[in-house]
Amino acid sequence: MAQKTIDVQGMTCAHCKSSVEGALSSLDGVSKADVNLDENNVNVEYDDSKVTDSSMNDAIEEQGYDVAGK
Ligand SMILES: [Cu+2]
Repeated sequence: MAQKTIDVQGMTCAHCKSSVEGALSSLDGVSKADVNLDENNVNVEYDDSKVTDSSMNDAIEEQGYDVAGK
């Protein structure tokens, strides 16, 4: 199981938090997604044989947020 923190721009409220967490959690291989609104990031636990960095970035951007520093 791998873990990483993705910096995300544009998340402001509980709705943003649940949108990003839901999008990531719906990916096959993601076991946990936890947004920290104060730090503008999301911590993800995932199986790196099933899910790629770019598929996680895409899932976040499809919700309307920007992935920083990718
Ligand atoms: Cu919001």
